[in-house]
Amino acid sequence: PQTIFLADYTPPAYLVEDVHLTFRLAPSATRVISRIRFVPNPDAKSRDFFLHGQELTLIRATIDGAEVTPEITEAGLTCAVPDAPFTWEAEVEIDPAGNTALEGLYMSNGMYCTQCEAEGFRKITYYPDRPDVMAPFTVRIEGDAPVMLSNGNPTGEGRGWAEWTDPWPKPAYLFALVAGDLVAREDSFVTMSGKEVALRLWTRRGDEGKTAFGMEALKKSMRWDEEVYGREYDLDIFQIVAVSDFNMGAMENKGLNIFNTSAVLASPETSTDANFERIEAIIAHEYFHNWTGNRITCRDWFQLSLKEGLTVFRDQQFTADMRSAAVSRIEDVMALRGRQFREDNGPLAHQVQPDSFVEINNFYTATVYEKGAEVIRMLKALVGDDDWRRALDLYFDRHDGQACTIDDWLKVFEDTTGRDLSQFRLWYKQAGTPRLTVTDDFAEGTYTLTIKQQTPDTPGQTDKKPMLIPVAVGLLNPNGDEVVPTRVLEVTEAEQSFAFEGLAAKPIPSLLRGFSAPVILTRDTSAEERAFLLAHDTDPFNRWEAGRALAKDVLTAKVTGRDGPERPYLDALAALLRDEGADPAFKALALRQPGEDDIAQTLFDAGHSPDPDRIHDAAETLKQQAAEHLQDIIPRLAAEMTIDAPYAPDAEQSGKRALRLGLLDLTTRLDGGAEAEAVHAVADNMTLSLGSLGCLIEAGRAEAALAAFHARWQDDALVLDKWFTTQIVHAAPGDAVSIAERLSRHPDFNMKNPNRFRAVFGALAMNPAGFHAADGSGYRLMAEWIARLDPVNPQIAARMTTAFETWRRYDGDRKQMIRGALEGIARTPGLSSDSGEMVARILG
Ligand code: BAL
Ligand code: ZN
Repeated sequence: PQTIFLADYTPPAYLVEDVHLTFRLAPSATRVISRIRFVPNPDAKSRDFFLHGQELTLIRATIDGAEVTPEITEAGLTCAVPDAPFTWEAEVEIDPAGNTALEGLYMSNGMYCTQCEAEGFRKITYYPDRPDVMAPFTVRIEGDAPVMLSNGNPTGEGRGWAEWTDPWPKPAYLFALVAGDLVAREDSFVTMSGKEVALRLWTRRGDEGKTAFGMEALKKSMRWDEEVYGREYDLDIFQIVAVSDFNMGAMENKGLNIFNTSAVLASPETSTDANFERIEAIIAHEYFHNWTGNRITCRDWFQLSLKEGLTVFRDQQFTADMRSAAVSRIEDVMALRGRQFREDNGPLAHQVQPDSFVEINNFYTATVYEKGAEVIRMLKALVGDDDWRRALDLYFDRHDGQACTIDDWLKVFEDTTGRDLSQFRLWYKQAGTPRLTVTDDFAEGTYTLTIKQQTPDTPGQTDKKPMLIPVAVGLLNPNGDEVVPTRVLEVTEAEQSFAFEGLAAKPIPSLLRGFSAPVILTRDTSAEERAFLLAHDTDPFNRWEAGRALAKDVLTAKVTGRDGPERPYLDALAALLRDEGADPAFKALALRQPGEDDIAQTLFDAGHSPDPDRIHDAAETLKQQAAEHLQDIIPRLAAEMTIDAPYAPDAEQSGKRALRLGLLDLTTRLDGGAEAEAVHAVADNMTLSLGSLGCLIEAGRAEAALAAFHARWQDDALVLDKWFTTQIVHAAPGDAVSIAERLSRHPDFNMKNPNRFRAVFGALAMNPAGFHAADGSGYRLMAEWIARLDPVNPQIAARMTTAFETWRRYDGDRKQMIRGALEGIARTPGLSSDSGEMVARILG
């Protein structure tokens, strides 16, 4: 496989003026007829005509009506062409029914659908499949499906055909086609300039009862983008289609978003509060791409974070506005630490803007997305809200209709503010999570913070330069009043001091408020100081952070056999739960212990080889201690969390349910699951039903409940996914692998469905002590299934290899077994370049 380098970028030889496509649909032999008007690109460095194409059978090709015989390779075709504008016509045949990779045109439950990002369009027809070639498309679909959709506006239909025209020039990765027996929820939206837009949310028959929430989320997103960014929708119709077999969460195809059913379909009976929140965020995310991604797209795939980092940041802002800003920030940071820090601190660490890749699908990562969003958040903090908005206006004005680079983006900010952002740009180019070490000093009324920064070596990158890091700081006095409100310190040197003058007493610092930069910050801090901040900090993120840090101190001490601050931690937790002013959602987050993977990384950073079983035992012991310590508070607080109103997936009710389930988890340690059984028996929503089921599994009394759950939900694929997952995630470590293995033989297991595959094997990776079983059985099972999935769906197989990305943390035996498992995958005959690249990078 070939490595592609950013440094090798050259402009396309030919641009496309317009595209006409005709699809004659047939499951195993669809014909695609293309008519494309090419013009020589005046900025090109060559006149070589090359069209991408994979797994296509070329039936005929003409140039300006004259038949041609192109030279066909595995990657595409070349042909002699005129040195002037010309019309290319081609007919190809493809096999949607045989397409299990779910890239290009494929079939899902009898429905035709597409996924073209990043490079799927080349499996539909010959085309310059690169994002800097943008063109308007007209698409005619012929077939017997009752509903046939493509991008843009409908411009004609008749018996057995439909035509769609998208006037906005777009790259091929935003192309979409859907055809099948679908039903729509219909609605409309009046834009800020008074234009009415038809809205349709399409599903398979039987799922139409799960579309109301998605439609509301769409309308809220459309209004929010107008109000916050002045961005109006630009077609007569906006459509979403729910598809059962889908590699990603969703896809922002122009005017025709395609969604994984799990990311759009929702009902109180079948979806948890977390599902509702995720769905609202993904609908917003895909809608927001209409401006940040579609109207302004990427010049090449090295610029992926230009659209993804920005759009994740925008969807995070939206969620903060729709729900609780504090809670959503904490959740965002938990996700960042759980996935991106893990990636950034292992063999898969890479830049937000990589320099090279083999398979671009392997770079749709937490680093490009979530760290990319953190970079944008820092940029906004550095320039301030007013200049942020002025810069965004300039970005949309200057670059509308273009395929841009991250440099174009930063230039907009330099032009708006007059600031030199060259040091800030290192956030895109230096991989790895920066470490900040903070010390302090107080003398004669002056408090001095000294901050050192260092970014560790990552694969292929050493000797990192100091970055520009915004560190938001506030100071509290010992009675809990804030004496210095939040100030953003700009750290630019390897070591730098900041003085605060005129203080009466040594203050308590609240550092990195709101998690103002994606760094690991350490400072010698006593348990008393952490408990003080948990009680008094005015910054809600840092309040939560103080509690989490205490919990981590307790857990790491337990694992390493030291005395830990149990008592201050448990007392602080009790005080927080008694605090009637604190939000239930916040209490629920504070009650959650840091994950076992997080503790493993922390121990590794401190020079230990983490033992997954000991970490699991420590977590269980602490839960038992918390249950005993809080047993007087739990029943009263749990009763207060009862909701006497119809189910609503809003922030208030979700917060109450989250706390109720957090408390139920502790109660289960005391009553062996009796209350969980009672909650499960009467639960009328999926949040309580699934939450209590998890408690029952951990209590070892879920057999009947699991059987009943399966019987009730066997026809609902999304709920069945939860049934698979919960059994593995909550399994005792010694059972997790055998349960996963047994479930992989269950008649409802289907490796061709990405959601179902993830429901079993993604879940196994989420049970760290189970996956890392000392006998290596977890590694062998995972590797066996990755190798089995690879020829069917290389993207998902490659993604699943990340289960092994933390391997260097572990002891010699585990390392050797993981290496063996990875080498076994690497030896699989015909292994895809997707999985091959990942395994090679993980092995290093
Ligand atoms: N562009 C791929 C799916 C997403 O990030 O929205
Ligand atoms: Zn996106």
